[in-house]
Amino acid sequence: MVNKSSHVPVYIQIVELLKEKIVHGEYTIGSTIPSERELAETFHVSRMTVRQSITQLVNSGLLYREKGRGTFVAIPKFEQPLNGLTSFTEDMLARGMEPSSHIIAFKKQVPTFDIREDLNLKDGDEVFSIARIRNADQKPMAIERMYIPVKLFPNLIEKQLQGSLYNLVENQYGLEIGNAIQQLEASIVTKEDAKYLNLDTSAVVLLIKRMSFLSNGQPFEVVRSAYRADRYKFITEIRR
Ligand code: 16G
Repeated sequence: MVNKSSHVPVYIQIVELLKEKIVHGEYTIGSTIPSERELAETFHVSRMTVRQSITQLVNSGLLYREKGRGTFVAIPKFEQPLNGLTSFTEDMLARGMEPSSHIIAFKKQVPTFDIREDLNLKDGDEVFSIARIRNADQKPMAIERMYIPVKLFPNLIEKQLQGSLYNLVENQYGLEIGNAIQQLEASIVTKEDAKYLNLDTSAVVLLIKRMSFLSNGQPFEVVRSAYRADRYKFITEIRR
């Protein structure tokens, strides 16, 4: 219960009590928590204090509010390590989830200057420009816009991208994937991506640009992805 003479602010004590109920499964994922009025009565505090605690839990991603419907317990975010060069398919399978892709664009084209530079291509070399929505258990997690050199993947057809690109690279084309460089930044979702990712137009996404290289140093993909910030948390281990 709340201790009003403690040096810990009351709203923080309520944050901790609510967290415990979430972690112990007393409040289950996807279900509503009691109303502000009910919580205020339970803890013998004002509704304003309860609101402050709830806002803190919403900001930390444990709860989310829906207009007119109440406050719900959020699905825990995916914790995605940033120190291994893995594919979306591998990441989902490692979590016991079913990966799938919805291809929204697949075309052969002459790349823009930037993509040509990134992929180390010659004038006139073409790329496959591919856009895929990546799902986990049928729910959209990210959208990827990818460029890969045609000369590395001749005869590639759209259907093959329904599965794993990395699997194709390694097992179909017999190439060895070496390393990648990634950039990560936050942004407000674009109108188009909000539709694909099932997000509010004000939602935040994590934009990742990955440039990946074969072990001989040749770049084989440039991918710009938008990941749902409400579903992803990226983790790195750092050492002194
Ligand atoms: C990941 C990569 C993407 C790569 C894809 C291959 C990031 C930000 N992006 O989504 O660059 O093309 O995996 O996945 O991690 P696949 O083998 O399942 O097609």
